[in-house]
Amino acid sequence: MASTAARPSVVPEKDLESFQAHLSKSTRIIALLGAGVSASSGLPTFRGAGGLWRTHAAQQLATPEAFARDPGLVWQFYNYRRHMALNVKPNPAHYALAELARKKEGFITLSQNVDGLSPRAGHPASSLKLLHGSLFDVKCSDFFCKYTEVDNYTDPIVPALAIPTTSDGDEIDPTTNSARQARDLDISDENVDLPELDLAHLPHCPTCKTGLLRPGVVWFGEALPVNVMDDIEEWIEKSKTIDLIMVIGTSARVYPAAAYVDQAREKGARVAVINMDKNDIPASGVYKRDWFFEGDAAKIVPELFKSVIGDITEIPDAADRG
Ligand code: BV8
Ligand code: ZN
Repeated sequence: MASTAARPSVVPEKDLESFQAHLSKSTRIIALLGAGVSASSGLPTFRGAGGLWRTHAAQQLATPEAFARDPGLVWQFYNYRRHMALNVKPNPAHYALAELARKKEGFITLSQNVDGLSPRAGHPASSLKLLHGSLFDVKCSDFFCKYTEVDNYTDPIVPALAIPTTSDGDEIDPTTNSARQARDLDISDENVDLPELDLAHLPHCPTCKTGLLRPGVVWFGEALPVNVMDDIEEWIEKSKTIDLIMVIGTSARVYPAAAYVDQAREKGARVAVINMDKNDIPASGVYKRDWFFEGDAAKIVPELFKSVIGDITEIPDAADRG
């Protein structure tokens, strides 16, 4: 039974009051999410580890060119991220956003995250826009083949992509001096050998048979999903004014996602930035009428929404729809 002792607020009282006063009277609200929202769940951000996966810039691997050059390496990158995402849980920020969506009809979440944690936290799909696709969708990479598959949670997606592990007893656990269970090797570390991969062992398209399947994410240089962009355009057009945009756990440096901050501002929105790093503010800045909440989104977001959604810190595991 949760202790009733009031938890110390992680947000300066004055800012919390002015923000909650504005939130409760707001009717048109946007949340723009980035990798920082999933950081407390244990997922590395794009910037984390210097933006490198092994020796490769994550941003370089997330391109059609990289896939054309070395589909095996790109699939090891994405299979690793699928595996990581399947082995973590949504955190209170994901659940708080889902609850706000149930409480506020005019609220929409625009997520740059492909990790599936917002859907797993039960965020209503009608008010959740996945700007950059999902790690758990796949599609044929052949230009003429339209095969797509959603919600593919097979891990590894093909046997050849299984993440190498230590074998039982390989290591002694110094605390118990007993043989340690087999565990995943961290293939994001360049010192860990990656298994050789033969193209034939990569996921192939069940329709055209020849095409390689690729992750259903938006790579740099690729257009965002038209239906998603149209839905957001329509939501913004339908909004005579927009009251608030919350920029949560994102460096807001990737476009067109980052441009929504300015679009909302043009419709009168006040901006609330929630970020661990006080230097990471949207390109168009933060003004007197805005808020900057420095810290962990998983702690701050539930606090900010408490006046509307109540206290949601005690989340039953069953809530995870994974
Ligand atoms: C396109 C899916 C054209 C794949 C991703 C205008 C100006 C400049 C450049 C461009 C422009 N328009 C287009 C471009 C080019 C490019 C772009 O924006 N480049 C950038 C780098 C300058 N954009 C594109 O290529 C887009 N496509 O333009 O196509 C076109 C148009 C029509 C027809 C054909 C073509 C496509 C962009 C989407 C690419 N795909 N993801 C995958 O995931 O593998 S982007 C990917 O990177 C993420 O989705 C996200 O968008 C971005 C990473 O940013 P963040 O999520 O913010 O993560 P980051 O690590 O950077 O920051 C984490 C933040 O969290 C930090 O601020 C940190 O302080 C904070 N934090 C950490 N822990 C916590 C925390 N905060 C709170 N609590 C914590 N615990
Ligand atoms: Zn195909």
